[in-house]
Parts: sequence; C-alpha cells; structure tokens
Amino acid sequence: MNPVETAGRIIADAEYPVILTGAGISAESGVPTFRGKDGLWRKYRPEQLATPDAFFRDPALVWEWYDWRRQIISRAEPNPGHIAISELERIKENSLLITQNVDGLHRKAGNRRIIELHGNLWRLKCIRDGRKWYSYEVPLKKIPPECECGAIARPDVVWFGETIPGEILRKAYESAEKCDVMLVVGTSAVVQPAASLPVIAVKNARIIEINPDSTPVSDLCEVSLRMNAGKALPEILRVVKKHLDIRAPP
Ligand code: BV8
Repeated sequence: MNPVETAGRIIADAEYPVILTGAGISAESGVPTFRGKDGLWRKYRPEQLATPDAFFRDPALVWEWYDWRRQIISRAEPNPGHIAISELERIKENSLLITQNVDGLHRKAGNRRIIELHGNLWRLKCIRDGRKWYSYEVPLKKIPPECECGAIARPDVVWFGETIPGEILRKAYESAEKCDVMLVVGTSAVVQPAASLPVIAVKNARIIEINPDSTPVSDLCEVSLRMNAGKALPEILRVVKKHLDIRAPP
C-alpha cells in the first residue's frame, strides 16, 4: 500500500488524532520558514530577534521584524494543507491541532480546536499591565506600538528563553499522552518543548510525518511522507473520506 493510503487509513481509524504543525505548513502560503533559506531577515536569524533580550535592547528593531512578517502574513491565504486540516477537524470530532506557528492561518482556514503553543503575532501584550488585544494594523503606524496606559506593547508570542504558559503546555502534553495518532507536519523538530511532543506521543500513538526533509523525529514515524504538506494533506484527506465512506455533500 502506498504511504498516503496507509496514512489516510491510520487517521481514519484514529480515536484521538493530534496534528502538530510547524512553519512548513505555511511555506506554500508564502510565509518564510524559520530555518529555511528564506529564514533570514536583513542579517539576523530568528533566534537573535525572537528573544526578550533582543526586544528590551531594541524594541523598535524587533517590532520592525514582526511588522515585516505581519505584512507578509496579511497577504497570505491558507493553502490546501491548512484547508485539509480544517476539514479533518470536522470529520474527526476528537481531533486536536497543536501549532508552533504564530501566523493565525489555521484559524483563518477554519480550525477552532487549536493550541497555539507559541502565541499569535496578531495579539499584542502591554509590557507594563499585561493587557492583551488583537491588532491587524499593517503596516503598524507606530513602532513600537503602545498600550492605552502609555507603555509599549510586545507581540504576544513565546520567545526563545521564555516558558510556554503553563496551562497551554499542560494541555499539549496531555493531548500528546492521550492521542492514538500524531500527524507531524512541516516542523524541523528542533525547538523544545514542542519537539518533545512526538516523543511523548510515540509511547501510545502511531506517528506520521509530512516533511520534504527528514527530521530528528523521523525515526519515530511509522509513515514518513517526503512531500509538501499542500499536496500530501488533501490526498490523505481523500483516503480518510473514502475509508469512512464520507460522500461529498450533494
Ligand atoms: C522553553 C515564537 C523553558 C516567536 C518560537 C532543550 C534543549 C535544547 C534547547 C532548549 C531546550 N529547552 C529550551 C531550549 C531553548 C529553546 C530551543 O528549543 N532552542 C532551539 C533553537 C534549540 N526553547 C525555548 O526557549 C522555549 N522555551 O523551553 O522555556 C526554558 C527557558 C530557558 C532555557 C531552557 C528552558 C521556547 C521556544 C519558543 C520559541 N518561539 N516562535 C515567533 O515565531 O516570532 S519558535 C519558532 O520555531 C516558531 O514558532 C517555529 O514554528 C518554531 C519551530 O520551527 P519550525 O516550525 O519547525 O520551522 P523550521 O523553519 O525550523 O522548519 C520548517 C520545516 O518545514 C522544515 O523541516 C522543512 O523541511 C519543512 N517544510 C518546508 N516546506 C514545507 C515543509 N514541510 C511540509 N510542507 C512544506 N511545503
């Protein structure tokens, strides 16, 4: 049986499938990945900018990077990979999506059961009073943007060296322990603690990976699809529907 057919049948028969995504799921929407060739901005690497030290040293520089990303993402549309994952949420009612991405494209594609492990770059947080609000202003009129209290705001994302909010991380660990299938899509699996989720899941779950390249978790996978997510996921979804005898709406 071909690996897409195998993956589709495993997902169709799953009771608690979890989907873990990384920057690769948004690559075909034109959003630069972190470690790909386009992962550079000016002369910086993300790990140099996505840190509290970088922000408090030069908030305007870090905000220029986020404003640049927000402008790219504001023009990006969910691709067939995002769409297939949102359809899967409707077909598999116990499924859950855990994403490392901060671009909001899964929600834009229709997913609602989402754990945003690393936050969301459309949400701002006041560095003084912690107030949070969504701003879709692109480009930002004022850099750095300010809270009503007059203090500057930061992107409400988890930077390197910051801990993921406890309740979010607990839910992610719990889902990884409970799932019987984990579909790992478009992540280089180097960032912790997200990269530990497939290692936790493999104790009870069957792991499927969709990534043109191999990763540190590839050895855990029962099925590895060396494909782009935008091609693999719609094909897998077709197998799931066929296997569950779900007909297209009349
Ligand atoms: C923490 C938000 C406690 C900001 C991000 C243990 C060991 C080693 C290091 C650590 C460790 N514990 C903690 C660390 C340090 C650090 C870390 O993991 N560093 C790495 C670099 C080694 N982790 C942390 O700091 C975390 N905090 O653990 O707190 C603590 C604190 C201090 C000290 C110790 C412990 C917080 C990490 C969160 C960082 N924030 N994002 C923002 O986005 O602006 S992470 C950032 O990387 C993004 O969220 C991104 O999603 C994520 C992971 O990258 P990927 O998504 O995998 O993207 P990448 O470009 O790497 O790969 C893309 C993949 O897609 C590739 O494989 C490619 O082949 C594939 N692909 C490409 N095209 C396609 C495709 N796949 C399918 N289809 C395609 N078309």
